[in-house]
Amino acid sequence: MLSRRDLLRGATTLLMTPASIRQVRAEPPSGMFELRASQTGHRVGDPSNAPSRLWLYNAQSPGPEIRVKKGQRVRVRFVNDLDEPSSIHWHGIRIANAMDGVPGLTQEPVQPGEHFDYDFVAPDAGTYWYHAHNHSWAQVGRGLYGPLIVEESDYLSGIGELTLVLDDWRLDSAGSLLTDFDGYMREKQFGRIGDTVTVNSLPIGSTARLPAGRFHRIRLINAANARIFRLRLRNIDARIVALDGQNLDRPQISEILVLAPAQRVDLMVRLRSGEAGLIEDADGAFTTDSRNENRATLIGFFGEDRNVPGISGRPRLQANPIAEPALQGAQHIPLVMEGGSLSGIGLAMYNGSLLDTMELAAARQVWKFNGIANLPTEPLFRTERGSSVVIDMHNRTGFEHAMHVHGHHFKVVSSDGTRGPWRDTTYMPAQSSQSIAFCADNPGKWLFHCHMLEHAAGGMRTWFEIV
Ligand SMILES: [Cu+2]
Repeated sequence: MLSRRDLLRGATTLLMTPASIRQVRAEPPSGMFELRASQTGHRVGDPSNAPSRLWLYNAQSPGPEIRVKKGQRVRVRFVNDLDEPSSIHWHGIRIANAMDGVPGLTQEPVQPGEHFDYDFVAPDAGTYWYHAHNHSWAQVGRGLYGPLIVEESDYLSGIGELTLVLDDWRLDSAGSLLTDFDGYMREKQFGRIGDTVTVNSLPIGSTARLPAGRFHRIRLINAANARIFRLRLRNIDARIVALDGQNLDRPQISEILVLAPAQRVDLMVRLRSGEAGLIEDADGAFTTDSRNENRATLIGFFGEDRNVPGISGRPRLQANPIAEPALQGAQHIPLVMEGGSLSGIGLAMYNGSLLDTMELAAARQVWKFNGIANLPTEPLFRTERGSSVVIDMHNRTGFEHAMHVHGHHFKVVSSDGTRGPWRDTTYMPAQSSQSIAFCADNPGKWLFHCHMLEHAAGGMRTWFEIV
């Protein structure tokens, strides 16, 4: 067993409690919660770092945690105090289309000085997040995101809660954010990987003291533009209880957690008194980053004797009611993903014209879906409400991707009909194929894209329509 000294040795210890990110309850139905985006001076990671010019909601990094009950109405006034248009996407919520926050598809972008009122019902309990959806690679990259937690209606008050938002940042030698988001073509291919990993904007290696003997639901959210977090649990009695917001029918035990961009993993954790455990970097990716100073611990946990009431039995979480897709007779949609520096994009349609590699490069397009770079005028498919759809994705690139469907959760299905858990974002290894199935039961125009935000900007976006 790790001793507390082992756990804390070599790390800048910063006590992290559930209060380290402010939890704000949006009070429906009468209350309108305000999210105001503005440029804000904020120190990222180590407190000795020079202030960064972040773009934040309500001057907080991450943005305020919005908590509502399942089935409640959420009303948020988004005020744009930035110098450029923006919008908010409510990631993973099976939302009414007009509230999905995608400029050019579901709403007009909100201009500087203007506001937009989001008003929707959160149908499913779980861990979600909100983020900017215009110029996303820069706006999310500069900090425009926050957690959205939908509590079970019969929520057990005896469970502790800790939301951990993971991100990475590229800092200069003084520790201030480099804002060259539009600078490099290279990033459209590789994605912007930061050199400094943070948890709730604090340095990695921090420790959370949790009351011993009490179950805690730890909600991990990957808010990074392009980094895939591969994490290992050490010395923690933890079960995976939810993925991408959806509670699992059966909790899973796994030492390794993989969070592609935008994915969430919920753990149920209980520590004994004096017990120390941690979540560490599983593949050495943090330690290759100069600014992380060989710290491999994402976050440590320490079980502390505190007289906090808990529940005795292992909590059981109810699954949300999502319509199962029917695989027999489902409409199959092929999606061929190509591009990137290893194989090249070749010729592609872009904004209605067939362009060659050089012309595409000038337009900063390096990826294509079915021969089309970025949003086509016609949808990938159009289908009737209630039909079952299988998208057969073929990643013919030398890169990993994280494919996200708006407005729906889906299951990865294998050729023998085996179905994975509900997800809204799926990790795809390089040169791999994967089929996802869902019931198209939410009418409207929905984006379908890679959530490596530079990949999306560089061509990996399409859309579909449910009529
Ligand atoms: Cu991608």
